[in-house]
Amino acid sequence: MMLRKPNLLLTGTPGVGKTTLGKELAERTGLTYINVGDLAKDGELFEGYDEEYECPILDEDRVVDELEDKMSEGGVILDYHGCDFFPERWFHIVFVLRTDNSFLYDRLESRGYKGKKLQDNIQCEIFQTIYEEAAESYRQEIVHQLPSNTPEDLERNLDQITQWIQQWINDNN
Ligand code: DAT
Repeated sequence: MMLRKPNLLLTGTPGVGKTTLGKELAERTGLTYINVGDLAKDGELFEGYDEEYECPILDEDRVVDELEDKMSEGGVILDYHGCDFFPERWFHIVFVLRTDNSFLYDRLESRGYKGKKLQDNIQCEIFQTIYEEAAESYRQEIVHQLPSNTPEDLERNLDQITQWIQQWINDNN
């Protein structure tokens, strides 16, 4: 018998720390980390380019098809800066990472974002766009916001989520 494992969604504005948290969580728990942006790039799962937001447009249907088998198996940590097009049934828990403006500004600037792209992403965080998207897409009880400003925040998030995963595995096997 295969051990049942939970699926987690890490979402939030670009730069809040999803990749950092997701990769380290995978290291610590043995779950599989999947970055949806990279998956789309590797599989060329795009349907054009958004000139206004300066990013490729995800082919959401093909991304969902591509992920379906893995998600059904369980044990996936999915990372993406959006969340309204994934099937609700995929996730046992959803974390929305949140970062204060000053921190986020510096992170995005050092990533090379500038002008409108930088401003749009800062606004996205101020208006809690992704949190609202998550709250509308998933049951309230499974959606949690996590502060992601400092290395101490990262460490606390790692500890808490690792414990949650262990507890879920104990309860479901
Ligand atoms: P995302 O995947 O959400 O775009 P990331 O993991 O690439 O974000 O992180 C963006 C930058 O911020 C990267 O240089 C690492 C840093 N970072 C992430 N989480 C952090 C935290 N809790 N405290 C300080 N810096 C953090």
